[in-house]
Amino acid sequence: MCGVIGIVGKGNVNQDLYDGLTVLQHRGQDAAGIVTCDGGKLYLRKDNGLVRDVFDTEHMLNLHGNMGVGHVRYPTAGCSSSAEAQPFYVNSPYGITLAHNGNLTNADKLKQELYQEDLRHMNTDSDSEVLLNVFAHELQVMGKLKIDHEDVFKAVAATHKRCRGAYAVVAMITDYGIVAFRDPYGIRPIVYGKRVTDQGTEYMVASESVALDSQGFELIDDLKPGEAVFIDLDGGLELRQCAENPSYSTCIFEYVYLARPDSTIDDVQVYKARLRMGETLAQKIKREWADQDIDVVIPIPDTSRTSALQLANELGVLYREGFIKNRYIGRTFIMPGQTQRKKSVRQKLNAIDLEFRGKNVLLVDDSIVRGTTSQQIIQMARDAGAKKVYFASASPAIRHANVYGIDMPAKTELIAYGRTDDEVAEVIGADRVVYQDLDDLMQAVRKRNPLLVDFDTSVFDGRYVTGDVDDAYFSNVEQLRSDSAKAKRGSKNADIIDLHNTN
Ligand code: PIN
Repeated sequence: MCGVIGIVGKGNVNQDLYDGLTVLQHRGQDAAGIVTCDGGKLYLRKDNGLVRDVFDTEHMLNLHGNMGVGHVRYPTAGCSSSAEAQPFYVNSPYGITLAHNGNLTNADKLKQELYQEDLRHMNTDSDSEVLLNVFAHELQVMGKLKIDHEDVFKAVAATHKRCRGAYAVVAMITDYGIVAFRDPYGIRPIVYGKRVTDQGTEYMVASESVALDSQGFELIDDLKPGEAVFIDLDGGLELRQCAENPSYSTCIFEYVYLARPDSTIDDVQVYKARLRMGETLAQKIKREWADQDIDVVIPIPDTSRTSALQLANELGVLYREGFIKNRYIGRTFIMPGQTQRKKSVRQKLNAIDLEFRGKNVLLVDDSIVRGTTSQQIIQMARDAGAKKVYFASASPAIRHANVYGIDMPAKTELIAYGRTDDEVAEVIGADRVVYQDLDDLMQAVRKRNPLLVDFDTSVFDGRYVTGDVDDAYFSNVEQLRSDSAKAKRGSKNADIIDLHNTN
């Protein structure tokens, strides 16, 4: 999962891009980057790390210009070389920079095509570099020295035809404008908005509306599945549907956990959706567990707070904050002779014993992925004196791999893979586990926007909306994502030559 941003402004955009990226930091903490454009010149700074660590004053002073794009990255296939930090740049045609959130499921095939047919070299393993080169190629074949809006939309339409998977993209064409587009299923979100200043109207596109809010931009709309928006340097904005059969299949995990609660995606407030998730979960408990003996509902901070609160209200049970989170977790230093030790949950969370002692507690989390932290937290609740520990997940059991840009572990490392709910409860040490039903989850989101007929729910039901993921693809995913594979890769990635970073 990543965050993207693009601004066409009336003054320097460096500070707004930086601030916007900070607001999108939850979408990726692995690397950050900005490219700005001043006339015919591009200025780039990108590296591994948090936004606040990647940019210093000197870098910021070097990012000249009224237009720019930015990115925060969360590694999707496990690679974490700084050469794969975005935005990516390609000089021909016109000088294009691109930042992407998502994952292409046909990247290998495209890479081959790009090399053998389009005569383009790829220097990284990133599917974003592939996407950039597909888009660049589709513009290049028009063979024009000067392009117009129509050409840009045609190139987006051609890109949709070649690319499969999930992609929310911002691309900047040097000295011309910024185009943003969303895949035909709308799997990853992207919005655009405006800010009226004395100098004229400025535009921003971003992964989440919260980035617009924080910079004083007013949300205009989400890009619809398959849609593109082009904003030129003169402030002209044009929208175009560029896909043949677009339909909504927004990733439902955005609402569960990925997005900030103060964002609005496809006209649904994430916060409201989470409240409703709590409501539907409570209704399921009432329905299927009539003699429940829960004394107190306790959220596992932070994401689950919203749904836990509403769950408790609906059940008519006390809601208490029983865990306190350390907001200032330090780095792990590996001393000579030591091997990497995983940070224990106890360093991040501490229990307030009085909320647990002698009580039957229902812990609520947004999801159960590997189950390792759930297990430790349940033990903490028991150590704090809880009589019984029940565990509710605001989302259904996760039993399938993600191929659309979320950094989830390999399928076999998911706790619910090949296990029933009761077996999951046993492994994590809970007296009972309650999962949200998938239909309820979809209803919780759809209630505000009936146009959302479908969602990407693949991690829950193994249904991959793009219809192109086969066994061979999965075994590749398994290889890249499994813990053992990640450990084996270690720091080898650093060997890739970073040709793109000039700062
Ligand atoms: C964490 C949100 N959420 C907590 C992420 C843990 C799965 N985990 C997914 C639960 S926060 S585990 O609220 O944003 O801090 O199942 O893999 O152990």
